Amino acid sequence: MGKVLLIVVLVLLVLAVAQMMRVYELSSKVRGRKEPTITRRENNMNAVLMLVFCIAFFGFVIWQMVAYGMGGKGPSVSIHGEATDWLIGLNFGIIIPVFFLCNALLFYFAFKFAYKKDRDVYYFTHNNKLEMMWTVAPAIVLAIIIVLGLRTWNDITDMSGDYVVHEHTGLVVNDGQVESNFEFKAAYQTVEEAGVGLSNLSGSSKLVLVEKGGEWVLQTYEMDGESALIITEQKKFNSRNSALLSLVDEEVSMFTELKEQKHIEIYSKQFDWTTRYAGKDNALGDANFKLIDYNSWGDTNTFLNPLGLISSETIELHFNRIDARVSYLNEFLGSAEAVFETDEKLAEMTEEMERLKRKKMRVQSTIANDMGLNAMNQSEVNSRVYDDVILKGDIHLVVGQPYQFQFKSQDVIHSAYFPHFRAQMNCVPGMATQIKFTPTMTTKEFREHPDVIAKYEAINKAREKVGKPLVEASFLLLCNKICGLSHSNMWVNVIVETQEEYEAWMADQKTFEQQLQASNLK
Ligand SMILES: [Cu+2]
Repeated sequence: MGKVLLIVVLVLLVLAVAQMMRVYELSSKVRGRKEPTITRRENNMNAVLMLVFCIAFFGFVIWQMVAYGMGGKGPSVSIHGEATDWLIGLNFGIIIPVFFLCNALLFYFAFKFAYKKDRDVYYFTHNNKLEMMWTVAPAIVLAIIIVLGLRTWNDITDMSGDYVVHEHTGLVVNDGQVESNFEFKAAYQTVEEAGVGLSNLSGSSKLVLVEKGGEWVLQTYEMDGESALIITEQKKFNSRNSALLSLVDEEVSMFTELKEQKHIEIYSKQFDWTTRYAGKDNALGDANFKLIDYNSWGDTNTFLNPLGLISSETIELHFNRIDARVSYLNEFLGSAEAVFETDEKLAEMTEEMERLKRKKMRVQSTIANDMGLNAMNQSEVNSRVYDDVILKGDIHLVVGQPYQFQFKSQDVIHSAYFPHFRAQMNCVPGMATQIKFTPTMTTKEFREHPDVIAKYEAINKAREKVGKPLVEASFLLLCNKICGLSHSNMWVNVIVETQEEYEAWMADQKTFEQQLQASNLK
């Protein structure tokens, strides 16, 4: 209400000023007064003021850049984030000099060509050379920016290649954990392709660390002539860290790592995020929106299927719920009680019953039949989904692990924004969008970064002043599309940790199969 009043007052104020100006104009006309003449002194003063404004404006811009930093996002914590930051740096490198040059010329010309009585204006209509220059120069610059940008974008969204090669250098032991710098080298579609690629990687370490069924294996890859790939196993370890510790012991300073990209689904709806980890088989189970179940008919079985995951049990449960509702409606419509309901209500109930029957037939023809074609197919579909882990709240990721994210939305367009990883992707109803990135820094390391410490000290100082609780630096997933009233609540922490920490956390989480079992559905 207060805001509306303020707007009304402002509008009335503008109208009043406009009316007063009009009255002044009319009264000047009546009194026969001419337009006031502008003196030479006034003209010169305005010319000088143009220069003064330009200098003050530049000073203000430079002060802001120094005081607030360039971009202010802090260090990038993903491999692709570095490429994105480089692109932003390139853009600023072009824009900032052009900004200063153009504005300096603009204000200088306003100063130099201020009105003088004895100066004639030179009038020219057209100059092909000039037109050419200011068309071609920006076109070339834009083409460079777009081509480089598209290359990076294609790289970020390219989902082919499930196996990624990282080259690690500078191994150091910190608190018993081995830390290293690593660089993305290549992605391959299959392990075999990766093997050939690894044996051909020139100048890199031929020592390759691979995770195989919960073990970490050090291998070497060699091509025997053109076709045969010889993989020699060197050593096996129970954990990644112990493999790395042995490398440090042997004073190896560089090794190559072959990693499978892990699949994660981020499911958005108004107003929260649900994360689905692909589980041990690293394959996300199938889903269909028709099976989404919120238990809206209030039956006593509390199992919910908010992502519409497909398994023998969820299909059966869905049919049971439909059958129960249909038989309830059917019974009611045929009972003596129905006489007391209005015609409208009875028509509504009949319509609901028919709709549910049609829905069941659709689910049968699109999902259940596919599942039931043969037992093998059914067990495959089941095994894909059983080991998935579905969780709300904080997202846990492993440092150095490449991830492929799949995004879905149940209602409107949301946008999954990971500012620290420099990653963002729209979540669009009716389709799955994808993006990939590899975290390069743990949350703990991030909190110890000098830029981050300085930034959070400043934030907490400001929060303390207004009596707000202090905050700790953390990676975030935010919604970056205004998707409704509680849009700003749509965020979760992203916790990046070591392989060991992640495994310890994951061990406490329930798989989809365990959830089914807990609800006595399996
Ligand atoms: Cu949203």
